[in-house]
Amino acid sequence: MTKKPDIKDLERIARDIRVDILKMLACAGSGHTGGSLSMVELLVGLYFYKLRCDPDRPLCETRDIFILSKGHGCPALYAVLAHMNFFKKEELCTLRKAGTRLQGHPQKGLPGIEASTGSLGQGLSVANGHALAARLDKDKKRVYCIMGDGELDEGQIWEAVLTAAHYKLDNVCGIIDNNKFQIDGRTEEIKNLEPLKEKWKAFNWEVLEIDGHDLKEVTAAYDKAETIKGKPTVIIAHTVKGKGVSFLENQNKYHGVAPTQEELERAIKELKG
Ligand SMILES: Cc1ncc(C[n+]2csc(CCOP(=O)(O)OP(=O)(O)O)c2C)c(N)n1
Ligand SMILES: [Mg+2]
Repeated sequence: MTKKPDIKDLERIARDIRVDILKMLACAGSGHTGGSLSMVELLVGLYFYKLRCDPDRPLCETRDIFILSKGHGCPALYAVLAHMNFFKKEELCTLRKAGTRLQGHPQKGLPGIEASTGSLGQGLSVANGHALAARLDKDKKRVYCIMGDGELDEGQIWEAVLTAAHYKLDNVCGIIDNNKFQIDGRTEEIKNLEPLKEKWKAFNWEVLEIDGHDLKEVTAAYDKAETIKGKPTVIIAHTVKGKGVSFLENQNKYHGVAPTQEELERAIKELKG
């Protein structure tokens, strides 16, 4: 039987993670704000409820695997890993500084980082590799991979979508942070993805569609994905770029721009109420 998620607790963690993301970015003076904030609940639901991992043994062989394919959103992942005690929270303020383990895009070597990403389009292929290896090893591990909606412009994603379906990789769970924006504007205007659900279905994936900021829906989707056999599952999570701070939401100029000190103070006031 699966345990029940404590939604209030997860919501509190998500708020703390948002504060940490904004502090890190403001301190670095650069980085990707919008796409970090849009996937906070997707990460919190995964790490604090579903993912089997052990910060004291980050390379434990039977662990579940998480790949952040949209690597530019790594401030969110770093904040989550620090809250999980993969490394000390004090290290968060080294984001993007010379010599840091917290590079502007994730690099293996930092505990909890399973793949060096940042060049978009590659993560699902890496996830498939882990999933196939787990099958050969008769290991029950599950493999999760977050992609961006703009990232789906990459042809390699669709090759990996075919591969996972061909090998019936039911231990793979793709998650799309569908925040409707990419680097240069609205995804709909730059390269329309719709009908997205039908595309994944046509490629023989099980498709779950959720509000990606509702932790009840997020955790329920992770539970449901585990029950789907014989094919991979994708969760299309509808999200808001810059979620949680009024003046950042849907403002794509913050795609790759950090908040100023003044904006940080305003944002924290808003988040902490
Ligand atoms: C191969 C590759 N091409 C271009 C980029 C530059 N780039 C960084 S973020 C981004 C937009 C991605 O959009 P999306 O996946 O929707 O990310 P989000 O909205 O979550 O920030 C682009 C094109 C890159 N990192 N990798
Ligand atoms: Mg996007």
